[in-house]
Amino acid sequence: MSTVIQHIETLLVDLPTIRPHKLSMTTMACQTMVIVRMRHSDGIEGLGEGTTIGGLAYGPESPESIKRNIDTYLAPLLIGQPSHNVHQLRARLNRHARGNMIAKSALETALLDAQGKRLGLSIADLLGGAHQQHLPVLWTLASGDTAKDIDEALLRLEQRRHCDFKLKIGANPLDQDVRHVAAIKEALGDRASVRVDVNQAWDESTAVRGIQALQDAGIELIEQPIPAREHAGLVRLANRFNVPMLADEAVQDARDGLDLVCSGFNGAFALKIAKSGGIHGVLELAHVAQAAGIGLYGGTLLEGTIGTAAALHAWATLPEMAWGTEMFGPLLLKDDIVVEPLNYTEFGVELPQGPGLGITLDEDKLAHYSRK
Ligand code: MUC
Ligand code: MG
Repeated sequence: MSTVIQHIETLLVDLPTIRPHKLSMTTMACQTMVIVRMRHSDGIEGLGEGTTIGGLAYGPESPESIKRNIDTYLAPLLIGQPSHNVHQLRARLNRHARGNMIAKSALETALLDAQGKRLGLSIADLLGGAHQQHLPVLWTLASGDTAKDIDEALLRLEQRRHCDFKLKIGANPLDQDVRHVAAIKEALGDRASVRVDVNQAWDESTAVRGIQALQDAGIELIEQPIPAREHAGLVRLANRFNVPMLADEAVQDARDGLDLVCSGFNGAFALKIAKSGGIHGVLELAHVAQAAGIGLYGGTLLEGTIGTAAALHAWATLPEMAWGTEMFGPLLLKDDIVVEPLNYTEFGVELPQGPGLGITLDEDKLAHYSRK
Protein backbone atom coordinates (compact mmCIF):
# COMPACT_ATOMS: atom_id res chain seq x y z
CA MET A 1 0.00 0.00 0.00
CA SER A 2 1.34 3.42 -0.83
CA THR A 3 2.33 5.88 1.86
CA VAL A 4 -0.27 8.54 2.66
CA ILE A 5 -0.34 11.79 4.59
CA GLN A 6 -1.81 11.03 8.01
CA HIS A 7 -1.70 14.10 10.19
CA ILE A 8 -0.74 17.78 9.92
CA GLU A 9 -0.02 19.81 13.05
CA THR A 10 0.63 23.57 13.02
CA LEU A 11 2.30 25.45 15.87
CA LEU A 12 2.70 29.20 16.39
CA VAL A 13 6.22 29.78 17.70
CA ASP A 14 7.25 33.20 19.07
CA LEU A 15 10.97 33.95 19.24
CA PRO A 16 12.37 37.31 20.41
CA THR A 17 14.75 39.22 18.09
CA ILE A 18 18.27 40.19 19.21
CA ARG A 19 17.34 43.90 18.77
CA PRO A 20 14.40 45.87 17.41
CA HIS A 21 14.27 45.44 13.62
CA LYS A 22 12.85 48.58 11.96
CA LEU A 23 11.24 48.43 8.53
CA SER A 24 9.19 51.10 6.77
CA MET A 25 5.93 49.44 7.81
CA THR A 26 6.66 48.01 11.27
CA THR A 27 9.23 47.47 14.02
CA MET A 28 9.76 43.87 15.09
CA ALA A 29 10.78 42.77 18.59
CA CYS A 30 9.70 39.18 18.04
CA GLN A 31 9.25 36.84 15.10
CA THR A 32 6.30 34.46 14.89
CA MET A 33 6.76 31.33 12.83
CA VAL A 34 4.15 28.78 11.87
CA ILE A 35 5.83 25.38 12.15
CA VAL A 36 4.24 22.49 10.23
CA ARG A 37 4.72 18.91 11.38
CA MET A 38 3.37 16.53 8.74
CA ARG A 39 3.19 12.86 9.68
CA HIS A 40 2.99 10.13 7.03
CA SER A 41 1.79 6.52 7.25
CA ASP A 42 5.40 5.22 6.96
CA GLY A 43 6.23 7.01 10.24
CA ILE A 44 8.21 9.79 8.57
CA GLU A 45 7.65 13.38 9.67
CA GLY A 46 8.16 16.33 7.30
CA LEU A 47 8.84 19.83 8.68
CA GLY A 48 7.82 23.13 7.14
CA GLU A 49 7.69 26.80 8.11
CA GLY A 50 5.43 29.67 7.09
CA THR A 51 6.58 33.06 8.33
CA THR A 52 5.80 36.69 7.56
CA ILE A 53 6.81 40.04 9.04
CA GLY A 54 4.88 42.12 11.59
CA GLY A 55 1.50 40.36 11.69
CA LEU A 56 -0.47 41.83 8.78
CA ALA A 57 1.94 44.76 8.26
CA TYR A 58 3.90 43.18 5.40
CA GLY A 59 1.30 41.24 3.44
CA PRO A 60 -2.18 39.73 3.43
CA GLU A 61 -1.24 36.61 5.46
CA SER A 62 -0.65 36.77 9.22
CA PRO A 63 0.82 33.94 11.33
CA GLU A 64 -2.64 33.34 12.76
CA SER A 65 -4.27 33.19 9.30
CA ILE A 66 -1.55 30.86 8.03
CA LYS A 67 -2.22 28.46 10.90
CA ARG A 68 -6.00 28.75 10.69
CA ASN A 69 -6.13 28.32 6.92
CA ILE A 70 -3.85 25.30 6.98
CA ASP A 71 -5.86 23.69 9.78
CA THR A 72 -9.28 24.47 8.30
CA TYR A 73 -8.83 24.35 4.52
CA LEU A 74 -5.44 23.13 3.30
CA ALA A 75 -4.64 20.20 5.61
CA PRO A 76 -7.98 18.44 4.84
CA LEU A 77 -7.05 18.60 1.13
CA LEU A 78 -3.85 16.67 1.87
CA ILE A 79 -4.84 14.16 4.56
CA GLY A 80 -5.24 10.67 3.09
CA GLN A 81 -3.50 11.60 -0.18
CA PRO A 82 -0.41 9.69 -1.41
CA SER A 83 2.68 11.33 0.10
CA HIS A 84 5.19 11.22 -2.70
CA ASN A 85 3.82 13.22 -5.66
CA VAL A 86 4.54 16.81 -4.69
CA HIS A 87 3.51 18.19 -8.11
CA GLN A 88 0.06 16.63 -7.85
CA LEU A 89 -0.41 17.79 -4.27
CA ARG A 90 0.65 21.33 -5.21
CA ALA A 91 -1.84 21.35 -8.07
CA ARG A 92 -4.56 20.07 -5.71
CA LEU A 93 -3.92 22.87 -3.23
CA ASN A 94 -3.89 25.50 -6.00
CA ARG A 95 -7.09 24.13 -7.55
CA HIS A 96 -9.08 24.28 -4.31
CA ALA A 97 -7.53 27.25 -2.48
CA ARG A 98 -6.58 30.66 -3.83
CA GLY A 99 -3.69 32.75 -2.52
CA ASN A 100 -2.28 31.77 0.87
CA MET A 101 1.16 31.43 -0.65
CA ILE A 102 3.03 31.37 2.66
CA ALA A 103 0.80 28.59 3.99
CA LYS A 104 1.24 26.60 0.78
CA SER A 105 5.01 27.13 0.92
CA ALA A 106 5.14 25.71 4.48
CA LEU A 107 3.20 22.62 3.36
CA GLU A 108 5.34 22.05 0.26
CA THR A 109 8.49 22.25 2.39
CA ALA A 110 7.05 19.60 4.73
CA LEU A 111 6.22 17.35 1.76
CA LEU A 112 9.72 17.69 0.31
CA ASP A 113 11.39 17.19 3.71
CA ALA A 114 9.47 13.94 4.17
CA GLN A 115 10.18 12.71 0.66
CA GLY A 116 13.90 13.48 1.06
CA LYS A 117 13.99 11.59 4.37
CA ARG A 118 12.16 8.68 2.72
CA LEU A 119 14.64 8.45 -0.16
CA GLY A 120 17.75 9.41 1.82
CA LEU A 121 18.29 12.55 -0.31
CA SER A 122 18.59 16.21 0.63
CA ILE A 123 15.94 18.53 -0.84
CA ALA A 124 18.59 20.01 -3.15
CA ASP A 125 19.38 16.48 -4.38
CA LEU A 126 15.67 15.74 -4.86
CA LEU A 127 15.54 18.84 -7.05
CA GLY A 128 18.37 17.56 -9.22
CA GLY A 129 21.43 18.49 -7.18
CA ALA A 130 23.23 21.49 -5.70
CA HIS A 131 25.47 23.80 -7.71
CA GLN A 132 26.90 25.21 -4.49
CA GLN A 133 27.39 24.15 -0.87
CA HIS A 134 28.15 27.63 0.51
CA LEU A 135 25.99 30.67 -0.24
CA PRO A 136 26.84 34.32 0.47
CA VAL A 137 24.61 35.98 3.08
CA LEU A 138 23.97 39.71 3.51
CA TRP A 139 22.99 41.34 6.83
CA THR A 140 20.26 43.93 7.29
CA LEU A 141 21.15 46.97 9.38
CA ALA A 142 17.84 48.14 10.85
CA SER A 143 18.40 49.26 14.43
CA GLY A 144 17.07 52.70 13.53
CA ASP A 145 20.28 54.38 14.78
CA THR A 146 23.10 55.36 12.40
CA ALA A 147 25.98 54.94 14.88
CA LYS A 148 24.66 51.57 16.10
CA ASP A 149 24.27 50.37 12.50
CA ILE A 150 27.88 51.34 11.71
CA ASP A 151 29.17 49.50 14.81
CA GLU A 152 27.08 46.47 13.88
CA ALA A 153 28.42 46.44 10.31
CA LEU A 154 32.05 46.81 11.43
CA LEU A 155 31.63 43.91 13.86
CA ARG A 156 30.09 41.68 11.18
CA LEU A 157 32.95 42.52 8.80
CA GLU A 158 35.56 41.77 11.46
CA GLN A 159 33.86 38.45 12.29
CA ARG A 160 33.89 37.64 8.54
CA ARG A 161 30.15 36.98 8.90
CA HIS A 162 28.81 39.50 6.37
CA CYS A 163 30.33 41.91 3.84
CA ASP A 164 27.11 43.03 2.12
CA PHE A 165 24.60 45.19 4.02
CA LYS A 166 21.02 46.20 3.34
CA LEU A 167 19.52 49.22 5.07
CA LYS A 168 15.80 49.45 5.71
CA ILE A 169 14.58 52.94 4.88
CA GLY A 170 11.34 54.72 3.99
CA ALA A 171 9.91 55.30 7.48
CA ASN A 172 11.65 58.69 7.92
CA PRO A 173 11.65 61.88 5.83
CA LEU A 174 13.70 61.40 2.66
CA ASP A 175 16.57 63.72 3.56
CA GLN A 176 17.01 62.02 6.94
CA ASP A 177 17.06 58.57 5.29
CA VAL A 178 19.59 59.70 2.70
CA ARG A 179 21.89 61.18 5.40
CA HIS A 180 21.64 57.89 7.35
CA VAL A 181 22.52 55.73 4.35
CA ALA A 182 25.31 58.01 3.10
CA ALA A 183 26.93 58.08 6.58
CA ILE A 184 26.97 54.28 6.74
CA LYS A 185 28.36 53.92 3.21
CA GLU A 186 31.04 56.50 3.99
CA ALA A 187 32.05 54.67 7.19
CA LEU A 188 32.30 51.30 5.42
CA GLY A 189 33.84 52.55 2.16
CA ASP A 190 34.95 49.90 -0.31
CA ARG A 191 34.99 47.18 2.35
CA ALA A 192 31.28 46.51 1.94
CA SER A 193 28.45 46.65 -0.55
CA VAL A 194 25.58 48.78 0.76
CA ARG A 195 22.02 48.42 -0.58
CA VAL A 196 18.65 49.82 0.55
CA ASP A 197 15.15 48.39 0.83
CA VAL A 198 12.38 50.99 0.80
CA ASN A 199 9.57 48.40 1.12
CA GLN A 200 7.18 50.37 -1.17
CA ALA A 201 7.27 53.52 1.00
CA TRP A 202 7.88 56.17 -1.69
CA ASP A 203 5.78 57.56 -4.51
CA GLU A 204 7.53 57.82 -7.86
CA SER A 205 8.60 61.46 -7.62
CA THR A 206 10.06 60.91 -4.14
CA ALA A 207 11.79 57.83 -5.54
CA VAL A 208 13.41 59.88 -8.33
CA ARG A 209 14.91 62.32 -5.79
CA GLY A 210 15.85 59.58 -3.34
CA ILE A 211 17.46 57.22 -5.85
CA GLN A 212 19.51 60.04 -7.41
CA ALA A 213 20.94 60.92 -3.97
CA LEU A 214 21.57 57.27 -3.09
CA GLN A 215 23.24 56.59 -6.44
CA ASP A 216 25.53 59.58 -5.83
CA ALA A 217 26.37 58.17 -2.38
CA GLY A 218 27.58 54.87 -3.94
CA ILE A 219 24.64 52.62 -3.05
CA GLU A 220 24.67 49.43 -5.15
CA LEU A 221 21.03 48.30 -5.30
CA ILE A 222 17.62 49.89 -4.63
CA GLU A 223 14.93 47.43 -3.48
CA GLN A 224 11.22 48.03 -4.04
CA PRO A 225 11.18 51.86 -3.87
CA ILE A 226 7.50 52.23 -4.86
CA PRO A 227 4.29 50.21 -4.30
CA ALA A 228 4.25 46.61 -5.48
CA ARG A 229 1.55 47.02 -8.12
CA GLU A 230 3.22 49.97 -9.87
CA HIS A 231 5.10 47.86 -12.40
CA ALA A 232 5.24 50.65 -14.99
CA GLY A 233 6.79 53.02 -12.45
CA LEU A 234 9.39 50.44 -11.45
CA VAL A 235 10.31 49.94 -15.10
CA ARG A 236 10.68 53.74 -15.54
CA LEU A 237 12.96 53.95 -12.49
CA ALA A 238 15.03 50.97 -13.66
CA ASN A 239 15.55 52.59 -17.05
CA ARG A 240 16.28 56.04 -15.64
CA PHE A 241 19.14 55.24 -13.24
CA ASN A 242 22.44 53.39 -13.45
CA VAL A 243 21.98 51.91 -9.99
CA PRO A 244 19.86 48.75 -10.46
CA MET A 245 16.35 48.29 -9.03
CA LEU A 246 15.56 45.08 -7.16
CA ALA A 247 11.90 44.02 -7.53
CA ASP A 248 10.70 42.38 -4.30
CA GLU A 249 7.01 42.85 -3.40
CA ALA A 250 6.36 43.53 -7.13
CA VAL A 251 7.39 40.04 -8.15
CA GLN A 252 5.60 37.19 -6.41
CA ASP A 253 5.73 34.46 -9.01
CA ALA A 254 6.66 33.58 -12.60
CA ARG A 255 3.72 35.50 -14.02
CA ASP A 256 4.79 38.75 -12.33
CA GLY A 257 8.32 38.11 -13.49
CA LEU A 258 7.22 37.62 -17.08
CA ASP A 259 5.07 40.78 -16.92
CA LEU A 260 7.99 42.86 -15.64
CA VAL A 261 10.36 41.45 -18.25
CA CYS A 262 7.87 42.07 -21.06
CA SER A 263 7.42 45.65 -19.81
CA GLY A 264 11.15 46.31 -20.21
CA PHE A 265 12.32 45.86 -16.62
CA ASN A 266 16.10 45.46 -16.51
CA GLY A 267 16.80 45.25 -12.77
CA ALA A 268 16.97 42.15 -10.54
CA PHE A 269 14.41 39.88 -8.84
CA ALA A 270 14.24 38.97 -5.14
CA LEU A 271 13.16 35.34 -4.86
CA LYS A 272 11.28 34.18 -1.76
CA ILE A 273 9.77 30.73 -1.33
CA ALA A 274 6.98 32.34 0.72
CA LYS A 275 5.96 34.75 -2.06
CA SER A 276 5.75 32.02 -4.71
CA GLY A 277 3.93 29.36 -2.66
CA GLY A 278 7.02 27.21 -2.19
CA ILE A 279 10.19 25.90 -3.75
CA HIS A 280 8.75 24.84 -7.10
CA GLY A 281 6.94 28.15 -7.61
CA VAL A 282 10.01 30.20 -6.80
CA LEU A 283 12.16 28.13 -9.15
CA GLU A 284 9.63 28.77 -11.94
CA LEU A 285 10.19 32.51 -11.36
CA ALA A 286 13.96 31.97 -11.27
CA HIS A 287 13.81 30.22 -14.65
CA VAL A 288 11.85 33.10 -16.23
CA ALA A 289 14.50 35.47 -14.88
CA GLN A 290 17.34 33.31 -16.19
CA ALA A 291 15.79 33.17 -19.65
CA ALA A 292 15.47 36.97 -19.63
CA GLY A 293 18.95 37.69 -18.30
CA ILE A 294 17.61 39.14 -15.03
CA GLY A 295 19.91 38.83 -11.99
CA LEU A 296 18.68 36.89 -8.96
CA TYR A 297 18.75 37.50 -5.22
CA GLY A 298 17.84 34.91 -2.58
CA GLY A 299 15.36 36.73 -0.35
CA THR A 300 13.85 36.08 3.08
CA LEU A 301 10.71 36.94 5.00
CA LEU A 302 12.91 36.59 8.09
CA GLU A 303 12.15 32.91 8.51
CA GLY A 304 13.75 30.84 11.24
CA THR A 305 16.03 27.87 10.55
CA ILE A 306 13.46 25.57 8.92
CA GLY A 307 12.22 28.13 6.39
CA THR A 308 15.75 29.41 5.79
CA ALA A 309 17.05 25.89 5.16
CA ALA A 310 14.22 25.23 2.69
CA ALA A 311 15.16 28.35 0.71
CA LEU A 312 18.86 27.44 0.79
CA HIS A 313 18.12 24.08 -0.83
CA ALA A 314 16.28 25.91 -3.61
CA TRP A 315 18.96 28.60 -4.14
CA ALA A 316 21.70 25.93 -4.15
CA THR A 317 20.19 24.38 -7.28
CA LEU A 318 20.54 27.63 -9.25
CA PRO A 319 23.72 28.06 -11.26
CA GLU A 320 24.09 31.69 -10.28
CA MET A 321 22.73 34.25 -7.84
CA ALA A 322 24.13 37.53 -9.11
CA TRP A 323 23.18 39.44 -5.92
CA GLY A 324 23.78 36.67 -3.35
CA THR A 325 21.28 35.97 -0.58
CA GLU A 326 19.91 37.47 2.63
CA MET A 327 19.23 34.18 4.41
CA PHE A 328 20.19 35.57 7.83
CA GLY A 329 16.78 35.11 9.54
CA PRO A 330 17.98 32.72 12.28
CA LEU A 331 20.76 35.18 13.23
CA LEU A 332 18.18 37.87 14.02
CA LEU A 333 16.57 35.60 16.64
CA LYS A 334 17.76 35.18 20.24
CA ASP A 335 17.26 31.41 20.22
CA ASP A 336 16.41 28.51 17.91
CA ILE A 337 14.09 25.49 17.90
CA VAL A 338 16.48 23.11 16.13
CA VAL A 339 19.18 20.82 17.52
CA GLU A 340 21.97 22.07 15.25
CA PRO A 341 21.79 25.62 13.94
CA LEU A 342 22.88 26.54 10.42
CA ASN A 343 26.61 27.11 10.03
CA TYR A 344 27.27 30.78 9.17
CA THR A 345 30.89 31.18 8.17
CA GLU A 346 33.12 33.13 5.75
CA PHE A 347 30.48 35.75 4.79
CA GLY A 348 27.89 33.07 4.06
CA VAL A 349 26.16 29.91 5.17
CA GLU A 350 26.70 26.21 4.50
CA LEU A 351 23.93 24.22 2.83
CA PRO A 352 22.64 21.84 5.54
CA GLN A 353 23.54 18.19 4.91
CA GLY A 354 21.49 15.04 5.47
CA PRO A 355 18.15 13.83 4.14
CA GLY A 356 15.33 16.31 3.50
CA LEU A 357 16.01 19.74 4.98
CA GLY A 358 18.89 18.32 7.06
CA ILE A 359 17.29 19.87 10.16
CA THR A 360 16.20 18.23 13.46
CA LEU A 361 13.74 19.87 15.87
CA ASP A 362 14.73 20.51 19.48
CA GLU A 363 11.53 19.33 21.15
CA ASP A 364 12.18 21.13 24.47
CA LYS A 365 12.83 24.47 22.78
CA LEU A 366 9.85 23.99 20.49
CA ALA A 367 7.59 23.33 23.49
CA HIS A 368 9.06 26.33 25.34
CA TYR A 369 8.48 28.85 22.52
CA SER A 370 5.18 27.46 21.18
CA ARG A 371 2.12 29.60 21.87
CA LYS A 372 -0.13 27.88 24.39
C1 MUC B 1 12.13 42.40 2.68
O1 MUC B 1 11.25 43.11 2.25
O2 MUC B 1 13.10 42.24 1.97
C2 MUC B 1 14.34 40.93 4.25
C3 MUC B 1 15.34 41.35 5.07
C4 MUC B 1 14.78 42.13 6.06
O3 MUC B 1 15.34 42.71 6.99
O4 MUC B 1 13.44 42.21 5.86
C5 MUC B 1 13.09 41.33 4.83
C6 MUC B 1 11.94 41.71 4.00
MG1 MG C 1 12.40 43.60 0.43
